[in-house]
Amino acid sequence: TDDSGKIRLSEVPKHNRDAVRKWVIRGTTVYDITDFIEQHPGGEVILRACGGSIDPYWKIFSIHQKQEVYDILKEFHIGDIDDRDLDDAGHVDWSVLGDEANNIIIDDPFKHEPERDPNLVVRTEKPCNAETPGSLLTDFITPLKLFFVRNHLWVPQTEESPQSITIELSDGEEKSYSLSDLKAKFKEHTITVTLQCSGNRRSHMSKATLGPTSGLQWDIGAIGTAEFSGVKLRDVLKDAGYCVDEDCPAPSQAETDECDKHVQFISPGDTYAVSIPLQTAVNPQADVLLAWNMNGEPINRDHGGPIRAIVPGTTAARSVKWLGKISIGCDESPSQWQQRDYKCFGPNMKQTQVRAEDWEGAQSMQETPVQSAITNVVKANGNNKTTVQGFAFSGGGRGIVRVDVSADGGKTWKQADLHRDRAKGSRRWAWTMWSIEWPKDEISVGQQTEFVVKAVDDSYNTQPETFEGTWNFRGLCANAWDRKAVPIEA
Ligand code: MTE
Ligand code: MO
Repeated sequence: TDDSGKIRLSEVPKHNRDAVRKWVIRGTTVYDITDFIEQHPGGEVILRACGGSIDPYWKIFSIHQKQEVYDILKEFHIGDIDDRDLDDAGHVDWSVLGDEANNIIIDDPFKHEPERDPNLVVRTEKPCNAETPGSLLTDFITPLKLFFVRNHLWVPQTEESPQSITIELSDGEEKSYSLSDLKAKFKEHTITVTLQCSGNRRSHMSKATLGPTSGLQWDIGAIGTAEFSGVKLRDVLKDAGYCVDEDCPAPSQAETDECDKHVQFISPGDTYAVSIPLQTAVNPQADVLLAWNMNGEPINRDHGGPIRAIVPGTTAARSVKWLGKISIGCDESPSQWQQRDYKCFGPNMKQTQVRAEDWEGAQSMQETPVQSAITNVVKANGNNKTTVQGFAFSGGGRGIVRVDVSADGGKTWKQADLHRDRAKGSRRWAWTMWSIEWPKDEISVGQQTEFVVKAVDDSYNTQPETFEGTWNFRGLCANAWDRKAVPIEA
């Protein structure tokens, strides 16, 4: 940089992924992103762009093209490309660097995405984030092709996905298991689990008076239920040398008590990593699985095959797909997804007010609060009844004990029928489907007859009436009463 804040283009390639200070150009502006790399939600992929322009990458990773991201980048601004290196149109003139730099070929990691059902409602294409239309969430077990997809990055090709799991204990000791090792060595369990994205119903929270929240604007469909088969993580940890029983030798227990607090789940290349409390992982009643089957089929690429973690009753962000490594240690995962995502602040807090120590002090989401939603209102025909249907779910293995439904915006209530099902597991990890039939003459008539639902779990937790009190800028834990206005004629 000279005094004018102008940077010669020839300086930029020197600041590539191998340099101490790493630069990128966006348009004609230069940024030193060295100090940002660790916080980058996509992990180390960002290194590919260092020493050149970020623009061709953002054409592929189009989720970057929003104000929030531009604002982050702004903090790292160090100058602009010297006018002598711009063409007549004012764009960076790469030809000054010679042919080589001119020909950046970017391998589009999204070109191998799996095919998806056209019924899914796509929120972003690359990466694929797509939800089930609420009206199709009527079955207790969600059909595989309709199961919501939440990907932070591209879907790895089958041969890129880890084919075995490596367990690292806190003393650094490692042991690996192939899929056939897991199948041969340990007892197989099948558990019925509802996975709900932390941001499910975020678009509803965004309508609160406090205004929009940031993240994918899901409706009610970032949730689904499947039967997962695999082995209990606990059994594998035990085999790998971690003592999970009461009869652990005293010295090792004393040593480990100090530090063994969290279990980290890591996808290859740190493309995704989070952690759960160790006590959840080793609790035989918590049913944490290393799973390879989903609804009786090998877990497909979109849903994290060949092996994924399943953490029942916990926000789905902890059920790591394409799982390759598990490590036990003192600390939660240092990743962006554990430290900077999936944490709620008070309704007064704006994203810009949150300091590093606030993030550190905030609790990361694990078990999730009680939730319910209306999937369908099937209107009365002639003298028929109107049927209202939906789902209700609570985290932590808490079952649903009651679902209250209103046909007048929440003034008067009736109890829905809770459907019987065949959920498997040590505790209640699955949602409960419900429905209620309303005689025509008991429904208030109007252009906007408002049906409302709220559920109660077995700890008597219930949902807040509105989103005002639990509003948070990331739009997490959106679980206020669900409302659906439908015109009902007299
Ligand atoms: N695991 C990896 N490796 N990469 C991811 O992007 N997304 C997480 C979790 N596991 C994710 C992941 C999030 S936020 C959710 S909600 C669930 O996977 C979604 O699982 P699904 O796509 O099978 O519905
Ligand atoms: Mo999620």
